[in-house]
Amino acid sequence: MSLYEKIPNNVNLSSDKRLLRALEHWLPNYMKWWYDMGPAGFQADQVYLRTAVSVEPGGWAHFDYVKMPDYRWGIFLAPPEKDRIVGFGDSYGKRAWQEVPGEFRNMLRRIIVTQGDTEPASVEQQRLLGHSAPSLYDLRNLFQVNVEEGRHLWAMVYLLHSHFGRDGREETEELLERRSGSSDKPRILGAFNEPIDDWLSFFMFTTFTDRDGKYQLLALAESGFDPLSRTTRFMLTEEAHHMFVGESGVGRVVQRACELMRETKDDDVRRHGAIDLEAVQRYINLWFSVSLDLFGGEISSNAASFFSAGLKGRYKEEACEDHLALDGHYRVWQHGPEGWYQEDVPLRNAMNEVLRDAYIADCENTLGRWNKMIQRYGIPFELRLPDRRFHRRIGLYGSHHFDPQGRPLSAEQWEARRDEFLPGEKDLAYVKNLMVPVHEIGQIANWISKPAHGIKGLPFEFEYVRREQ
Ligand code: BYC
Ligand code: FE
Ligand code: FE
Repeated sequence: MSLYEKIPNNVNLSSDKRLLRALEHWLPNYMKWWYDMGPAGFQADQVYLRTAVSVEPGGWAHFDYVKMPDYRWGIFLAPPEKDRIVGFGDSYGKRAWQEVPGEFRNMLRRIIVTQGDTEPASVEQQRLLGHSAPSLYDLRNLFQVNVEEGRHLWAMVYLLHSHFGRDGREETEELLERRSGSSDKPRILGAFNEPIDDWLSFFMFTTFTDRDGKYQLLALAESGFDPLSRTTRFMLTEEAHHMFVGESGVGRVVQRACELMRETKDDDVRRHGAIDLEAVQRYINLWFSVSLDLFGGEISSNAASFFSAGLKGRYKEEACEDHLALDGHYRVWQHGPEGWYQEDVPLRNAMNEVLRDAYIADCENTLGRWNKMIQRYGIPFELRLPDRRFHRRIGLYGSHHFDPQGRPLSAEQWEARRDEFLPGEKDLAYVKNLMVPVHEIGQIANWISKPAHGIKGLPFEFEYVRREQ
């Protein structure tokens, strides 16, 4: 383990001079991007951060104060599995690849670039949030997520530099050139161009969009290309915290609303400066639907090719009975002149939908936990996931309109009722208005509850970010 090198790593970087030089050349470009597009302000502050220092399950993380630009963005691969095989697709049972198989080179590069692109995109989307953090604890969590998404970019850049030669190198430059929300050089996937201007959006993003990350990474962790599998397996250990930040963040918003409703005996919590559960529901509708789009179309020849090639598997592929998926079918909706009807498609072409199913089930559990809290306060309100057809832009449902229950709407009906379903101008303005910074130790904004615990056994009243003013 070379932790004290310029680029901490467990891939024996110092023995590969060519790769080391390539990455050392990329490092200043990355830093320039971090200063330009990473968190605005706070770069001179001491932040109590977790840094990955090894891949040992018990002790992989080190907690200490660090200035964000001094964060040790390292390259870590999960330990190799002995005699690993390709676990699915046409090469099922062959030895896993340590080098890129020539015939799959373009496909694999595309998967890695798509994954890599999301990481800096999310940092760009969140760059202004520090200025309105509800507490130092939340400020620290934001920066923790940001530096780790930066490290995830490093993880993909390592694969591009070490396995894709010159075009890989060009891709690593472009990863620093695209910009979230830009009209001429946008990020690749839809949700990563959506603005995240308030903390409720941030918590929704880390709940729903980072969870898409979890499922995409789980599918890539199955890859027959072993370096990709090992990189993504380690990324998943960091991902758990991102989803914790999201789920507990929304949970604390919900809790605050419930608390105030009980305390004031007034159902209109906006009068008391909290976020109403109806608005929380509209934010869920937005972020769940844009995250569903990230799984791609229901019927996808790309997904079939990724699976056949052994590059991108299913969630828990090992638990699947048949790793070839040649005979199976999957039932999807189709739309024809007669309206909607169901059709069986070959399973390999439905892999995006299979992964989306696992994701939706996971999201249901999260909503269940939020609803339990609402019940504990005895408030008759239930948060719900919208139907998977609702507000989609990609795939079969993308060219039609549906309400959150999945009932078809005409374009006029959709327009008329849009603000009933999704955060409208009024919601956004109200929530934005609540976003005032609370940067004093132990203090918290009025619209959100304190967390049940601090970080790493520390109290909430800890100075998670030491401001240098
Ligand atoms: N927006 O065959 P189709 C994360 C394109 S998140 C815009 O249906 P396919 C993270 C598609 O490229 C995880 N365009 O889908 C979370 C294709 O274009 P071409 C990210 C889209 O190819 C939070 C066309 O539509 N990882 O880590 O199966 C913070 C038809 O596509 C979208 C990955 O995504 C969209 N939403 O694509 C930080 C894993 N969806 O070929 C990080 C890598 C589809 O017609 N990516 N298109 O030009 C993949 O495995 C696949 O490319 C996709 C699905 C999952 C994106
Ligand atoms: Fe990530
Ligand atoms: Fe993440």
